[in-house]
Amino acid sequence: MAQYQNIFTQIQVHGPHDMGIALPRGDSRRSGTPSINYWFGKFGDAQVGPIYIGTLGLWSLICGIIAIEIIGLNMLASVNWDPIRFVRELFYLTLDPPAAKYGLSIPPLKEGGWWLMAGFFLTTSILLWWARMYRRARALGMGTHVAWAFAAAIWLYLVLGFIRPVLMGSWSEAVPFGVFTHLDWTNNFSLNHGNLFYNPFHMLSIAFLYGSALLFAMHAATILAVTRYGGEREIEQITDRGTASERAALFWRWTMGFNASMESIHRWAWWFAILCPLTGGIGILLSGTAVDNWYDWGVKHGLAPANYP
Ligand code: 07D
Repeated sequence: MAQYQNIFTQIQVHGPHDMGIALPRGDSRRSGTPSINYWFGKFGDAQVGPIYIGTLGLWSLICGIIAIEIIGLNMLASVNWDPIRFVRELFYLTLDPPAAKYGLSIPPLKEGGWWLMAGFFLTTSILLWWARMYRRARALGMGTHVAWAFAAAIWLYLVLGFIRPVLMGSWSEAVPFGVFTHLDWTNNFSLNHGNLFYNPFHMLSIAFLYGSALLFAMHAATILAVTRYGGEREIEQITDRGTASERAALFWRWTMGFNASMESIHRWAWWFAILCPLTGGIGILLSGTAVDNWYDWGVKHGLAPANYP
């Protein structure tokens, strides 16, 4: 039997390009001539562009590129400017923070100074991108939920690379720029602080990480299961009986006794997502500052067995 299967829809119907609403006075113009891309249309909207770059976006990109340049050129220098070795050893290459003896002072360029500078530009880039997200949402008359969710991730990033190192009195506490070296750093952090699994905020962060994946899967699956009734067109559906929305809600009420609403499921998802880096950041901030060894802490509070094998 033929069914409504939106991903297999073979014809893409296009009207004139959608240029979006008029921007507030003083905003930059959007750049680029829009085009239609068939494959983008398979995965999302077929129209590509125009894009709003604006002052914040431009400076964010410039700072981001400077950061990547500093990191990349330092890595290239570390393999004697050999492009073949650069590609072959890329995952092993690194730009490390200064040694502990430099504390929070500004070290010579080759001994962590470049790391400090790359960190400064990367952080500036991320903060400018945050401001751009906030302002674009406002310009569209939207809420600023995306910006605040992004801020939660930035909180963890700042704790790892700035706030905790400052509290510990040394840049050497911060994360290196490198694929394998940042993984090693993560492992060492856990070992240095008595196994991060005993850190209750790491536990919470994992619960929200896994919880987010579970919620996302439940929500995505539910909506896909009712797209044959137009379920992805959420708003028109909310109050009507016998609709995709009602079926989706009833499915969960019948299978687990409780159902979220079309609005609340997104609040569930938003809170689970932001609580992952929010709780994570608290856990990292406490490590080495308030609690030195999470295993010892666990024993003291009856969480871990005292005579662990
Ligand atoms: C990292 C920060 C925000 C990122 C931003 C993006 C750019 C791009 C580009 C400008 C993700 C910045 C943007 C860089 C710039 C341009 C062009 C978000 C980040 C803003 N752990 N663990 C977590 C698990 C173990 C350890 C979180 C699982 C071991 C440390 C999460 C396991 C050890 C830290 C999590 C496990 C260990 C964490 C991360 C299992 C040793 C953290 C959440 C099953 C390996 C971090 C409290 C997140 C944290 C963290 C999961 C094991 C160490 C829940 C599932 C025991 C040191 N771990 N972990 O959203 O918050 O990250 O801890 O074994 O710092 Mg862990």
